[in-house]
Amino acid sequence: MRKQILSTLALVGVVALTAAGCSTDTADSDDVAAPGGGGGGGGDLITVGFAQTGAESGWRSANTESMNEAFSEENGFELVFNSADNDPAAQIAAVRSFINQGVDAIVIAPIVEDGWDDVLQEAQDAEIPVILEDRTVSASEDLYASWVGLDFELEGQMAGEWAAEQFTEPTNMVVLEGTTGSAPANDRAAGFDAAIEGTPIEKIDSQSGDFTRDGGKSVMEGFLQKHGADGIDLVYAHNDDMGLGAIEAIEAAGAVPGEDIKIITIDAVRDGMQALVDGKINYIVECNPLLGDAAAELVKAVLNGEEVAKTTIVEDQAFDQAAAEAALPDRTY
Ligand code: GZL
Repeated sequence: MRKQILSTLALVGVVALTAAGCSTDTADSDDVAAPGGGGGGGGDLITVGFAQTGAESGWRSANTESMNEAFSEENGFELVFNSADNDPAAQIAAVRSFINQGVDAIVIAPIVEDGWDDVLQEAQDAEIPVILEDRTVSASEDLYASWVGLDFELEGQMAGEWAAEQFTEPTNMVVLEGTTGSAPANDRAAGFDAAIEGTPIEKIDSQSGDFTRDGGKSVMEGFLQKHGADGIDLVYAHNDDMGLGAIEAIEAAGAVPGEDIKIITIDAVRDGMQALVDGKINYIVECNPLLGDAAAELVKAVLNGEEVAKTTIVEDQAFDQAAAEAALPDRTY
């Protein structure tokens, strides 16, 4: 399977260069419309059905904004947007609706990994290419044209390696898991668990907070009720929003987040980075949500019959408090 690794700058560079090429398409009335659409103003717009997970987190809002900006009319697209409110059945129904509408291409941020084979086969039978952005699926890669996303297992590994360095004494850890069955929840757990193998960090509890702030808060309240604040040394939250919810629960229980109970999260959205600067979170691994331009370039390339990489992984970085202080002023999400 062909794979492409893009750093954030490289990703922007690749897309900027390509986009510049696409934006000159509008100048020449002799442009031939791309199959399935104009691809840039000269012909008709490319109609794209986008099945988003929902609006569960700050990360998701940034991802949706990135997709809306990239799939704009001035970029040659008509975007048909569906937000599935974190309901996998509703998301599959939305994709079926896109197929029935006869869109030119479909982009999906799949809520969960499983259950996609049938509807992806239906899209393929209808000759509508599918691009996955953000999360991926367990279905055969033959059923989608390309996936642009993140290495969730590496994100978990980076978080676990920091924990292994920091916690050399017996440590009681609770985990706030992402949406059950989602690729980031599965892979961030696997990467972290492998990295702490053989360390004195013991996972005493683990439960899904569904990537939401409220979910993280209520699950953490349960953990505090069950184990007591003194019985928990570390929280590993699969995203910033659940970590921010845990901070509320820890403070309500009279303990000090980042000191009495350390917190590691993933995403590096603005609110999470601010909590890191404030010392309430101790370490954050980034997960870049700005995938819209790359997804738009993949749609145009696939509709133009070009060969594309099956997988494009956007590289992530990690932040301790000092790095967050330096980076926060320039963060765009
Ligand atoms: C990861 C993305 C996850 C984020 C969460 O790429 O799918 O979903 O980590 C978001 O914040 O809800």
